[in-house]
Amino acid sequence: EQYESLKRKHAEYMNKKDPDEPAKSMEEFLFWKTQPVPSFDGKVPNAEKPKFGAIEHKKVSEVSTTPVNLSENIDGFEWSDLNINNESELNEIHTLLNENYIEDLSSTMRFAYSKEFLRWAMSLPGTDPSWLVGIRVKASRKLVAFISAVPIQLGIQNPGMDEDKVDKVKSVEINFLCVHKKLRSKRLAPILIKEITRRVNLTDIWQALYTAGIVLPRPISTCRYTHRPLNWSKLYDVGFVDLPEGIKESQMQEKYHVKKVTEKKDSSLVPFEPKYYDEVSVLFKAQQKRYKLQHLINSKEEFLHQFSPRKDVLKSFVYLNDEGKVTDFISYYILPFNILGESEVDVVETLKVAYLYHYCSDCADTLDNDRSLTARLNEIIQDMLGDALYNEKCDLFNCLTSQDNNLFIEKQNFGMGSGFLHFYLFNYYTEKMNGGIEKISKD
Ligand code: MYA
Repeated sequence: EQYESLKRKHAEYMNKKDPDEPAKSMEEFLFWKTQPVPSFDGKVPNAEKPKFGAIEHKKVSEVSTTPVNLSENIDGFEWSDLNINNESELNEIHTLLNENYIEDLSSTMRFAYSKEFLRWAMSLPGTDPSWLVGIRVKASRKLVAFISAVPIQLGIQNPGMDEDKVDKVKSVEINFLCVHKKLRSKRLAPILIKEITRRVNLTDIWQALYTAGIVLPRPISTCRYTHRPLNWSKLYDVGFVDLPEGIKESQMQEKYHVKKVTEKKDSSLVPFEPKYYDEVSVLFKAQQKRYKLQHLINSKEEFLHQFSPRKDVLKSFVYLNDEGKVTDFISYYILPFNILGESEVDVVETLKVAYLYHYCSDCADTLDNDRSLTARLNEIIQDMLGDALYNEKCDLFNCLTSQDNNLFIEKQNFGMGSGFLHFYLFNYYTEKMNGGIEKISKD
């Protein structure tokens, strides 16, 4: 019932029937209907019955070595490779994204990535220098569009597979697709996507993972954003949360009170360091086995890049028991958003937002262990709320309904947001996976 009412509420908000409902028919997706992705009825191009795995098979020798023609769509623009470790190019990407990247539906809030965050997200070991792709105005050299890829190895559990087996798929993750506001609706996005596909294919990689707030053909999973106010008064002042009728502000502040991180009797909470890698990576692999879409981390270098603490970007911790053994690992990243004023360029206020990232626990190795995993997750999430508020001065803590998050979302006072995040695979067919939204109704 609760799930149904949430779905209805969101549908009213979006003026649609269902969060999974596309805005148009498959035929109208003029670009996406030409790509190796399933249509909404689950059919794939050129096959009677879809088989799990790659949709189309090509060889590197068949991939064009010349960039996609830009001038067919717009004149006076050129391709440009960007280097995230070059300070001035990082500044250009930062400016483009901070002025043109993802906003909420009413254009009152926009993500405000820090430069350190962007550098972290786009310098994963193994990232090919050709995978940060920009479009510039030829005359002024102004950067007006961008797309990026980083390597990722996925483990996908297709129906019928043994529970401990996955299809290991060498892939990229596509992110930061952005077109300057003044150049929207000129079909630059499909050009950027075709060009990054070409560049990635040239390195013999044929699959990609990506997420979007909009429905495209076709999500493998849909998760919902949930929000846990930390600084309720500030969120109320900027209009992010409402005061329910008949309730006093002080009651809301009390409801969202966060406990300070306290010393524990039988364990200690310490920042993650490389010396814990061996133990954490074992727990991480076991935790991932609980999921149908797994993030397989193959090297220490990659793990340390993803999970070592970085000031103002990423916090990560381990819990050690009496004997100094790692029992849990948890991480969150910090991604502020700007509240925009009338003109869209003035920033009225910045909210500091923590997003739950990966975690793993030594009680996650079997599926029957939900009860103890529930208790453990509730404890460690509470500590993260405390750390985010008191040590990082965050205003809000966000998480998706993915992973095992439904084990703590309600208990820790996370409220359902209006946004959904859809997950997609490029050139890979598998069945739809539960993004955790359904689980809310059962709790
Ligand atoms: S998701 C974040 C996306 N960025 C934003 O939301 C920032 C603000 N918005 C913008 O900058 C623009 O509105 C964008 C569209 C750039 C989004 N993903 O150029 P157009 C399709 C995929 O005229 P514009 C992220 O970064 C749309 O359905 N496709 O439109 C992951 C239409 O196609 P069709 C999208 O508004 C990105 C066509 O583009 C998206 O000027 C993953 C219209 O093009 C979207 N978010 O620009 C990309 N939005 O005719 C896919 C619109 O079919 C990667 N469209 O309806 C695929 C894997 C590639 C690598 C493969 C390697 C093997």
